[in-house]
Amino acid sequence: MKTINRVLFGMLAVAAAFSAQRCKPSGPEQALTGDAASKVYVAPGKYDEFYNVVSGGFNGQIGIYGLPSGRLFKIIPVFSTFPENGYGYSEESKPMLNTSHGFVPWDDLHHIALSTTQGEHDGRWAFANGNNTPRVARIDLRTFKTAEILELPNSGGNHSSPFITENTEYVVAGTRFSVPMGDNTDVPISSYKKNFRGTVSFIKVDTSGRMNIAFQLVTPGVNFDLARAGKGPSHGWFFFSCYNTEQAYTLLEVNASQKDKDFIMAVNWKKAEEYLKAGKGKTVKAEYAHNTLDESTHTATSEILREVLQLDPLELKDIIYFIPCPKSPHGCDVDPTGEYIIGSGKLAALIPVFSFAKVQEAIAKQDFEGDFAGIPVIKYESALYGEVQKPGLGPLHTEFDGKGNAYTSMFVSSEIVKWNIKDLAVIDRVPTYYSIGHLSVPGGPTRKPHGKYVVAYNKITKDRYLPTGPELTQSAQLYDISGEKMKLILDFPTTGEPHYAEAIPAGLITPRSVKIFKLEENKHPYAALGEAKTKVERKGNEVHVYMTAIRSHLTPDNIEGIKQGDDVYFHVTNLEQDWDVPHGFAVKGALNAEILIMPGETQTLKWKADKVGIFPYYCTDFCSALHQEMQGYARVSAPGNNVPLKYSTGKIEDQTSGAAQ
Ligand code: K7E
Ligand code: CUA
Repeated sequence: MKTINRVLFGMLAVAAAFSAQRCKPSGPEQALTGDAASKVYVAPGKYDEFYNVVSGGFNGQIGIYGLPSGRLFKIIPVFSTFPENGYGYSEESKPMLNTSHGFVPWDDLHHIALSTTQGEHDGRWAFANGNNTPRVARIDLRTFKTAEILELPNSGGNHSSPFITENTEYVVAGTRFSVPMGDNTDVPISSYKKNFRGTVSFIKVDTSGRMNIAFQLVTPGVNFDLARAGKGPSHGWFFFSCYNTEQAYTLLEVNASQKDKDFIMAVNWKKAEEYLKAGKGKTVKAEYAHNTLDESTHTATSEILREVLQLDPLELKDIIYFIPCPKSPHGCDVDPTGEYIIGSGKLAALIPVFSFAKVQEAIAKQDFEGDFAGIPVIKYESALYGEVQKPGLGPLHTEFDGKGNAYTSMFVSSEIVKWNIKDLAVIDRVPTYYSIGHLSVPGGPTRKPHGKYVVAYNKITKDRYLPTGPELTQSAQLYDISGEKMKLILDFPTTGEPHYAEAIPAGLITPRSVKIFKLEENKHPYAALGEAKTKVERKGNEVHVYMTAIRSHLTPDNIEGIKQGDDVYFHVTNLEQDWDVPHGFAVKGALNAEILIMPGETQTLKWKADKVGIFPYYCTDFCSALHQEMQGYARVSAPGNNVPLKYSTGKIEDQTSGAAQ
């Protein structure tokens, strides 16, 4: 077995290189003709059938695309600052990126989880993970804005995240790296086995969407990869893939690939809830930020939390079990019926399918082969429903069409493989261009997949598009899965690196989409809810400008009396109450971005008046025929120059007196 593993391991490297090198196969050029073209063609003025919510990977953003057209509609900044709309630059949004380390302007966003009710998409929220500085974000799908970010303590690399339970009771996040925790963090790295532990965090989501860590399970030190909640019969359970059960802490590419099998960790979260209710949780000290956006003030606030509840499955039995899974499993997916659990070992030559019923039986009979770090390990054969033989090389992730078929991405052999869940027979395979990572069927992880398409998110683009220097656009590909055979019907580029995505029927989003923020509901402390309310106030060396924007002027548009060295806060309220009329605001020399203010919203740009002179400011978003007239001047005087603070719009002063004042 060991030799086979070495061979496989070698194959991984060779095949990866091969797939990056190989010539463009014939075939895909015909893709956009006839039938296929009509399937992806969304005529001008017509809407797409699905919103596709796509992670941006290392750009820290989410991209919203239409399916089947592949058209990009919007970038939502989540963990990264975004100068295009001032996210992370405006005073209101800065707190959203606060962490226990301070302001962190970037993260690596891999996975999307759309909220569900009874296991079906409900269109309320999208959740996403920040890998690097462990965080989970909630995006409000009425406004397409990041509404909340919760940092995760005792986590190192929040990659196994976020995954939701059927009714969005919990958003669940596992650590990628195990780390030492508590008061015992300054330890030798070589003491991994003794001191390093994993955590999975169960974040409670209330009806308003607000997140709170309910509890963390402390696990043996391993790496977690992806996970899925049980559904239907397996509701109340969670399944995580784990690798590095070798507990290596150096050169993982070799040292964490030694064993034939790693594990799927099965978590009985209902049981954990019982222990929690019985007061078995331990409160431990922690430090993590919880940031929320208040929609009435249009302002985010950040709070640092100091403790977290932990449950220790070594003491509290029956919470977690390990199921052996070949080999370095990456994806772990549960089929729509909730009975089948698919582990995708990225170095495995087959795909194991586990049966939830058999797992339960094995637990009841204590059909264990031993334990791992004190946690019972169920016998492989006892949990196994069967194996998909010769599926391809490098299985990563599996999604479902709701008709009894599974679709697995094969990184090494660059293909999608369709197989039947009942008889485990391979039905079809199609090449992807190139080296597919995740794949996504609309509704694929839910109880009722919408089917129709599978989208491949590829890791290598190479020759698919016009070259753009050393870095190429990322490549997604859309396949029609309505028939027996999969058919490639579209390539579309994406921004950043798309890892996972979820597509949702447009009808679940559009009726609730917010068009404006109502001015009468604007509770921003610096809002000017009408031009008559505009003013400029000095507080020490801070100058606060209560400004309004409406087609096509800013009020005030003349400000004098600012002194060199002042901190000037432009609080701009967009007085428009019409859909699609944002105004922008920028001022010369600001060490900052612009701000983009939605109708009815107030946003603040901070500007250090560091030089004497006249500083133009203007609206940056082409809002009317007189957009280019939407401008103003700020006058900054030397500290000794006693220019009184004054401001106006439309006031014409007598200039014949001439002398500068
Ligand atoms: Cu790209 Cu989900 Cu981060 Cu698999 S992960 S490929
Ligand atoms: Cu307002 Cu341009």
